[in-house]
Amino acid sequence: MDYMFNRKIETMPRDKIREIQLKRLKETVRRVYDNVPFYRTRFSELGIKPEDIKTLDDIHKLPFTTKEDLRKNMPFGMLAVSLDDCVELHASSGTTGIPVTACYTRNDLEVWSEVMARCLSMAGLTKRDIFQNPIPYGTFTGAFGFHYGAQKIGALVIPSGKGQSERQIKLMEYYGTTFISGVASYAMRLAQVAGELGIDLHKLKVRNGLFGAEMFTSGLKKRLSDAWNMDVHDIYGLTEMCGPGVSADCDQHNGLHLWEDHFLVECLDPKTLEPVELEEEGELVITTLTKEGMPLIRYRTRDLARLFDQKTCECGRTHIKHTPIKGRTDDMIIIRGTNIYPGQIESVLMKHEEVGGNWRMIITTDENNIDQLTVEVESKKTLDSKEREMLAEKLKKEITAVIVFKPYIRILSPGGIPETGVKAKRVLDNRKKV
Ligand code: DLL
Repeated sequence: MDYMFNRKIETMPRDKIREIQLKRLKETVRRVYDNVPFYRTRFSELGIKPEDIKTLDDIHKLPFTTKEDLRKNMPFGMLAVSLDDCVELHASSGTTGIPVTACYTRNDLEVWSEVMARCLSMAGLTKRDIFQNPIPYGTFTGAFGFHYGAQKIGALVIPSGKGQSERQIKLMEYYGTTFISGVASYAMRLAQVAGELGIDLHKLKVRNGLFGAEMFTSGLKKRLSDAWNMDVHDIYGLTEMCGPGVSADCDQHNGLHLWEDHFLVECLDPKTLEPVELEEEGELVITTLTKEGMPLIRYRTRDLARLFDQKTCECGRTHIKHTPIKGRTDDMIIIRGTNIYPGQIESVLMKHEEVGGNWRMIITTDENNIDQLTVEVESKKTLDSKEREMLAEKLKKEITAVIVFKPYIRILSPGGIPETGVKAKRVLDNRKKV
């Protein structure tokens, strides 16, 4: 059995977990009803009072919360405590102009560090590790979440931040970094930079990596693991909940344990908002159970996954598991009537040795008003025109089999796709809007 940061909680019998969840759900519902006007109005519209929540199943009586609801009440309208009791804030990137802002009380930071410590130790981090954190330190939740969790375990943290890729590799070499974190696409970029510097990643001491913040397929996980000769774990989270730390995968690598003493998860059909059967795909809807600053009821994450049967995992943990996030409901693009998720394309690309770590889809409308898809792919090494042509042909055939029409394929040299902030931007929809 592997090391656990909090064995008592991580292996707690399921009936005990449910007992804690019910107690905390009732407290949360009371807290938002008493302190957040948005929720008091919603509850009144539905004709419910906090005392109507008697069992966990009663959660179905409660209203949903959407990103739109948050945006309308930003920056501080969703707080359940006074701003004086908050000690830190983090925010999403705010691509639509209104960043979703989450404020943390001291206790919220404590809980965040705890769940992050559980995730990191599940991925192998110990106090003997040298932990490099190549994520931008700022309002994005990523860097601070990892930083707090790793320090709670007692590892030595190198707060290297994102960027200056050559320097990142040199720091790893100089300090003997053993564990890295962040966003998968950036770790792939670092692997490529190491290659350009002539540094053999297998000779570095990095042996573990914990990555999240964006969809990454099992193909990309294997890529990372081979490139760095390390064990790769997946971590999930979102600003609205705490940031990273909601769930992560154990050494079984067959699903992510979600910390049910702090989060209550449902898996719902995104159209009907009714629960799907266990192991069926749906949207994860999460209620915070211990948040003080900005508790959220039935938050619609838009993330698609399946929940697993709740038998004790081989690792000994009892907390529910979900599959890696397949994508977001709003990631799905419809091209010529076909529903396409970027993950389907990535799965095909990652099967090919010659393909590098970065890629994107560009959708345009041609002169006949027909949608066209171009898949741009970086090759792992620089290829000559004949090799590029052969690879493009192979990819075109395989992607056509998945999406049922022919895409254009453009093979670019390593590093040919521009970097796009913290997360990779996989889809560029340049279609004419009618
Ligand atoms: O991305 C928090 C985070 C940072 C998680 C670092 C893991 C590592 P947001 O910027 O609010 O927060 O974005 C949240 O990112 O709803 C998912 O769509 C996506 N996402 C996060 N983790 C994963 C993952 C952070 N492991 C949104 N796999 C979420 C797939 C992920 N998608």
